Amino acid sequence: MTAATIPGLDQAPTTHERLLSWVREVAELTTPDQVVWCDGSQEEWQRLTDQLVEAGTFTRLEKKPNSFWAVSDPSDVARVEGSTYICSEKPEDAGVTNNWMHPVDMKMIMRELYRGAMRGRTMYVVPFCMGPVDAEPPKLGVEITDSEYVVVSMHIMTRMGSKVLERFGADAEFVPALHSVGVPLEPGQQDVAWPCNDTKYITHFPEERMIWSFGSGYGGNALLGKKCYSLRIASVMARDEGWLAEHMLILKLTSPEDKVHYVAAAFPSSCGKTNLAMLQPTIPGWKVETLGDDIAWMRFGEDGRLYAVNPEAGFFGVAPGTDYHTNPTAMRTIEQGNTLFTNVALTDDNDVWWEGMGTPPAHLTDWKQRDWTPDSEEPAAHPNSRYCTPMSQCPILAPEWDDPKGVPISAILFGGRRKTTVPLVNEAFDWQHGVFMGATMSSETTAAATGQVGVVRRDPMAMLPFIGYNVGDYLQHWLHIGETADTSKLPRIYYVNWFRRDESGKKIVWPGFSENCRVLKWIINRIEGNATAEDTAIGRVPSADQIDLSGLDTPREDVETALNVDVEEWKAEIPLIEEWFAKISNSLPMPLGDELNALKHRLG
Ligand code: SAT
Ligand code: MN
Repeated sequence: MTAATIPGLDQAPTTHERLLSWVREVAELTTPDQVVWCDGSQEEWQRLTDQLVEAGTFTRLEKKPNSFWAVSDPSDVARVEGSTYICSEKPEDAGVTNNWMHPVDMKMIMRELYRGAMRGRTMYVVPFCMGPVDAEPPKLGVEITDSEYVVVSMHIMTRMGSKVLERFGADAEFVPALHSVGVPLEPGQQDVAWPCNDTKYITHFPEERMIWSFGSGYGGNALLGKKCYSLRIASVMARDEGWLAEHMLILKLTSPEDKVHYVAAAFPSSCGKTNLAMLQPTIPGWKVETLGDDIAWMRFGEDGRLYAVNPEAGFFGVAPGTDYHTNPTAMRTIEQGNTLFTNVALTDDNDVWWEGMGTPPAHLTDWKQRDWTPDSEEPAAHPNSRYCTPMSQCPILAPEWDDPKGVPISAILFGGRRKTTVPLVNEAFDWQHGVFMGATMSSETTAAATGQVGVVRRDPMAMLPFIGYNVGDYLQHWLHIGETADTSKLPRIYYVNWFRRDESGKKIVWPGFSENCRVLKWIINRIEGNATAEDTAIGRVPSADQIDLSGLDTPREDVETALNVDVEEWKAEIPLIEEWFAKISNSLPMPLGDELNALKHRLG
């Protein structure tokens, strides 16, 4: 079939030349049965979800309106960092923390993979916008995909469809993002419920601001507006244009005196960003509202402060561990319906269940579609199983969440998952020291990426898998932001760790979850000049009596353990930081080496 005869190709609701020629070029290469231009309508959602039910990909849930259960191929459950590439012209522009291949070589490989890859399928053209549609300029993208699952997920996670296409006009810039599950169908061949290919590539062409993804249907690999655009490509845009694209939640905190502060916080995947973003304070008079749970774009406003916008429109949250105790807000968001669940367990009455929801029912269908009982050895839900739900349903959504101006950030938190060494909270001496904290932060790995879980790795600003260029240049960019700004207006930087354990290594000493509001309160009081801290070798750390512990039943010794700065533990950390810096030595900015020397000196 020639491109001219592919049904739908010529029904483009746009005159945008570059978009039209790109869509035609992809259709010629991938040879789908038809092309559909997505409008983002309710009718489109209805049609595609019906089709997914029909295909066996979705099971309609009985207890939550307009909601669906899906299970993936057992091999396609997480981001594939080993197959994720930054294809800059020069390898040094990707740096040692990224896989690199020359764009020409990568395109040669991928063109062969894409050739005929959409045969027997529909090619969807999804115009989307990351961040508010009325931003000037809007951050536009178009995802071409052959996956209905991806289209309906994009309905939730992004602003998309006709209202976005209007903003393309005749020549607006956009990021082309091509996705195929990589499973062409022969005539008459029955599709599987979750098509995917053993060969996977998640590739980025930063100079061209372009994304090509092949072989996976999983969120972070396939919903290309998310990590691929809003972090890897946007971090390159941000470097060039003087802003920051970060792996951060955004929350609004109102004190009993009605003072408002906005906080952005970076944690690696599956370390509690969503829980913190939706926290329900346990101390009277404090209020938290949510603006985002995963990504923050931060730019300087006219007043010299850093303003954050969340580019997304939905939450793609880790299900296990989420329940009415740990995150009632997330539960109240998803119970309203309009939610996709992937790789959780299904109850006999067609509701969802996952570990952490309390006593399991006597029988479930697990994420591998096997019968499951409480005696089963494996968890019923995959540890990286997800809910995908509209932000607009969040009962504590801050009204300004869609404001193109963004919200002024008072504090930036960096956090990891560490059993030892890192205290509950630690304030940076200044911006440069804060960048050092971010640059050296570390975390035990989680199920959000394939590979071993629980291994300590350095994860600068929780961006290790998401920096679209050389990590050293990225850290330099952070330092540069501090050099160009009015320092009195910059957010203060804090390093937090909710996961520290006692000496036995068994018990997590800080209760975490909602009780983290006590740490936020101390941070806000610091910013307001109403709390003290002690200067330690690693930063400014409160003693237990500087944290509001009223009504908390955690033993005081545990809080002290959580806050303890153990010089010997930190001395043992130094070689690990040195090893990390040695790895990036060619591009490590000098001031960070100076910070390391200063830390060594302070430790004695
Ligand atoms: O799949 S995602 O990359 O979107 C989730 C995550 O790992 O943070
Ligand atoms: Mn994330």
